[in-house]
Amino acid sequence: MEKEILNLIESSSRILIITHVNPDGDTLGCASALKTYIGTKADILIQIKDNFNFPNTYSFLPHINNSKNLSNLNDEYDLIIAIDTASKDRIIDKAKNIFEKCQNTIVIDHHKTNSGFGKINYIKGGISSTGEVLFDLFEKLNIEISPDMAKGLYSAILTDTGCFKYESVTNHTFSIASKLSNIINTSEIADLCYTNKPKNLILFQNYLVSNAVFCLNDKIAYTLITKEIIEKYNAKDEYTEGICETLRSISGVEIALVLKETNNGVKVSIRTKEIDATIIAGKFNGGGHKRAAGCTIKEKINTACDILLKEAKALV
Ligand SMILES: [Mn+2]
Repeated sequence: MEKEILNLIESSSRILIITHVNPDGDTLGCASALKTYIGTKADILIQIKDNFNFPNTYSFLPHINNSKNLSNLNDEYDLIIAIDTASKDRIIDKAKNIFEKCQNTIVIDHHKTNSGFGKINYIKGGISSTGEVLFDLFEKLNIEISPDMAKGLYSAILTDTGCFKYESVTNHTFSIASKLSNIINTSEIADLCYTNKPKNLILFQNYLVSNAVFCLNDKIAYTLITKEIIEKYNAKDEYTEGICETLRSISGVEIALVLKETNNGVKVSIRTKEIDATIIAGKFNGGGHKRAAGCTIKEKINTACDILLKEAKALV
């Protein structure tokens, strides 16, 4: 299949690389590496939805600043590659139409739930990151990794593994990181990824952590993100990422909850240690993974908090 992908890339004259909606370091890093490899005949598409801001953190990645967006995209592509995109729903609006009409499509991904929506599906479910999948693909094809490609691949792996912390990290992941460290300065990349955050993001997150409520001997920790607070800090959607994880990281906390007021109900993030987070999310038609799940409750934030806490308390 690797050869088939290479042949398709070589025989196509206009290629679009699609990153998933509201992109993260994995999808952007991979898109950057792939575009660097393919060259001028490839464009990158970045899709932004709702109150999400393009994560400027990643503008150091080669070619990312010259990406297409949903408003200046045309449909002249004969090959589309969706990268780190778990399902077709992660491609929106005009881009979805273009994807569906395109004669050749490739999906490169690592999500276990990806059922394969491309003509060619290069999906390695359970691998740490699409960065790792893409590195292996390049290696199998004997494609030399340039420093610019290594920047993207390393950023993708670093950010999607939570700096090599998650269970999906294997000795193979480390061996790739080791190879990349021969090509680029890894601590420089880590600095670019992690020490370049907007001031408001840190102030907003600190407020939410400082105002967290603890109950049942600290077994449950939760914090409420009201519209008022969002406005006060001019917080973008992505600013809430990581708060639930911070609460979960506190010793003794078994269930961490973040409730966020939106126009479509209260969005809930659930992070747990031993308890199955999907049990709580499932009560409200949500889902996710054992330690990280989410749901939406169509109530006022205080009511949502009460009913959510009732379910959480029943499990500890
Ligand atoms: Mn990913």
